[in-house]
Amino acid sequence: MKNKVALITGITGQDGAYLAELLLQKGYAVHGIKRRSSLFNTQRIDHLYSDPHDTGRRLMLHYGDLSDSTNLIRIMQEVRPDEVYNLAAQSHVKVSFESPEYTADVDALGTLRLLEAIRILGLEKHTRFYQASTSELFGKVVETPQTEKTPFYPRSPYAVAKLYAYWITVNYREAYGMYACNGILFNHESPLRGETFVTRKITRAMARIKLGLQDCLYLGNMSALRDWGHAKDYVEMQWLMLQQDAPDDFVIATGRQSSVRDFVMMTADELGISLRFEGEGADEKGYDAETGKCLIAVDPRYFRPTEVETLLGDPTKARERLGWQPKITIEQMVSEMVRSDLREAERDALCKSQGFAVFDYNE
Ligand code: NDP
Ligand code: GDR
Repeated sequence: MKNKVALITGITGQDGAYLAELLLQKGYAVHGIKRRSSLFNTQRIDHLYSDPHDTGRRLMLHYGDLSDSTNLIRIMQEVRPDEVYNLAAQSHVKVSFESPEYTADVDALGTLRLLEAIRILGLEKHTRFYQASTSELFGKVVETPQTEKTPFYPRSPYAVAKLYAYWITVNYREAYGMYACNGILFNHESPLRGETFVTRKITRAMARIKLGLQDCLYLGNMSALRDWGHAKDYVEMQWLMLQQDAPDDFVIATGRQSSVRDFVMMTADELGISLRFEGEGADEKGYDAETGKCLIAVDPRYFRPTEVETLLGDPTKARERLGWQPKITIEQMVSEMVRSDLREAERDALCKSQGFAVFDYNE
């Protein structure tokens, strides 16, 4: 049987890297779209890469952008994929308040451009389509836990753009009989998580604090509650969704909730730091219980104009219909992220001790 061909948009991101690895393990030929950038931007997938002159290679990268229809049509025509995973997005909620139009263009219209590319090329009965939908659709939640039937109430330009993408995916399924699915994924993290999302920001900064490379970690809303899973578990589900007899939409979550403050505490435990919190809201601070030094403080700069205070998913449908269960607990994930960030911090500490300049961009 011929190997399947997949096209992943956003292959250079966290999920793209884990999904590419999974599909290569399953024998797929994997094509990915990467953006042109002035610096190398493929660090997360470099271990999967093989030289373009290697005739047996199964990972192929194409320059492209979700804002560019003709580019997407050309890539789709060249690749004629069995499966498209649309993971590309301006994925940062806070940044979407600063770049709402760009976020709408890429996250909403980008999805439409891909679906149209499939249709224009007459591939709608051949190519299966996965859309990276999000728990941010639930926003100001109207019921807890959230299921596939919970009404949406988006709270950011990012979430509003993803709402369009969700419905255009449903519409193309119904209008043209396409095999198109939405995975409504709750937050998922890993050592590959971008440094400005809260979990990675915490594990990275606290590892640096432990090694004396940083004094204090500034955060926004520490009371926000999230249902955090591991990206490795979640990409398996993305693949599973495209292997069914009929397309459908699924909530992917762990069913367990923690606050940002809980995540800080778990990270501190892992690093052997004993933390004591005092104060409330913008005045809340976390002190090292042994030295009395302030290690955690709130900076209102990180507050959002409209916040999503609480999210908790109910993954029953995914469990019952697809047999899917997350394998990695939040404690195991925190431990893995801390170990990885400690290694990076140790490398920086070594460079510093040898007289090399070490810069850190804190955001
Ligand atoms: P990342 O931010 O790590 O990756 C986003 C990817 O999209 C990167 O490869 C990025 O490229 C690419 N990208 C951004 N803009 C464009 C563009 N204009 N054209 C082409 N590619 C672009 O996100 P994640 O891997 O965490 O998430 C994957 C998807 O899942 C996203 O759509 C996100 O919104 C969604 N999602 C994520 C969740 C999570 O908790 N991680 C939960 C629910 C949904 P570059 O590397 O060059 O920046
Ligand atoms: P989120 O993730 O907005 O849920 O979107 P993020 O990690 O950015 O924020 C989670 C919660 O933590 C609070 N918070 C902070 N967030 C950041 N980034 N930085 C801080 O300093 C900070 N302090 C507190 C936030 O206010 C928020 O409540 C992620 C993205 O991956 C989306 O693409 C995806 O759709 C959703 O998860 C599900």
